[in-house]
Amino acid sequence: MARKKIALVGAGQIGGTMALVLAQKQLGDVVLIDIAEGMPQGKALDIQEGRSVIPTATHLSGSNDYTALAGSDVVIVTAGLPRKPGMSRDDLLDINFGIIQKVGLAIRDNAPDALVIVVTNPLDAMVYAMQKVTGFAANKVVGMAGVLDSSRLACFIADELDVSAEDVRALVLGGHGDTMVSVFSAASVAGIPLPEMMDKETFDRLAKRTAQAGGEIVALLKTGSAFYSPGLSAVHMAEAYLLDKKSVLTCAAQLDGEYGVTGGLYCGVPVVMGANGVERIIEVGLNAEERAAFDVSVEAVKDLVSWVDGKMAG
Ligand code: TXD
Repeated sequence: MARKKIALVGAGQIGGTMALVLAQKQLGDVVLIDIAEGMPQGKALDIQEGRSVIPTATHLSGSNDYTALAGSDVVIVTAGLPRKPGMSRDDLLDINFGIIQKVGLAIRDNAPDALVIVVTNPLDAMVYAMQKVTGFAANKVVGMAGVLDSSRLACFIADELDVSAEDVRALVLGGHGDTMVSVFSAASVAGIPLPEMMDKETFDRLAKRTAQAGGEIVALLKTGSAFYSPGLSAVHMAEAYLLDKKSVLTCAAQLDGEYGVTGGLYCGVPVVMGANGVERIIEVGLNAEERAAFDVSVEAVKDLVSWVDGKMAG
């Protein structure tokens, strides 16, 4: 049986990180695709030359041509500009939408059977646009944000309680932006409900840091945004699909009535990720405060999506 093929459209900071992690995990052969001449080829060759050390049988290649997408089982899209200090994720909307349109048509024409994982910001709008442009079934187009945001919150909780991050589970729903919703009642430490170990005031402080975590790193790096944990998060999603793990992951998925949201909007919710992509959406119970915050977050996504609809209608 041939190895799977994973295409990374965008071979920048996150793309390069994913290529290395994918080679270490041996989930399939990797092709890096970018418009920067030579860059995807150089990053692929660099990791190729480390194969005997990793060790791995994964084959990596790089291309500046979208036809290299052919036959991909998974396509992870990071093509687009990252934020600079002072920029919001929404400030990237116009330029990254244009990129997603180009990339989406290339995926439609070259990799019709792939699961598409979108990473490019503003995430919820870009994954919505990707599904529209490709015309792929909604279960095969998903956005990466909630895995990262939930991991960030889990790690902040672990540090606060001085416990291993491996034992902390957290849930962050809604749009990938300032309005994201950290769910206190859904967090746990080795199965122990977090409210038994932490007061709400402390949790709210960590939730606020989670919502601002991306900006915190942008301010520190000054020349780009987070890339290691985003790259790891996207690979985590691809692994669940490729190995049919039925993992429960928070992803930007298309809602069609779930959580009371209709109209094909994409938003961060818990899903079951397996060989059919987004196989199920899980509706988690929210208290009045959490529900109200989720509704605010959905409205923020709706504003971005209506911009996309306008551009596509235009
Ligand atoms: O949780 C999340 N979803 C976010 C997403 C977490 C962190 C970063 N987030 C966003 O991912 C970020 O705001 C950007 O929109 C993307 C990619 O971030 P990255 O840090 O990897 O940006 P880079 O290093 O600039 O890489 C982007 C690459 C770069 O090499 C460009 O040449 C390439 O995208 N690019 C293209 N590739 C292919 N096709 C086209 N049209 C194209 N345009 C640019």
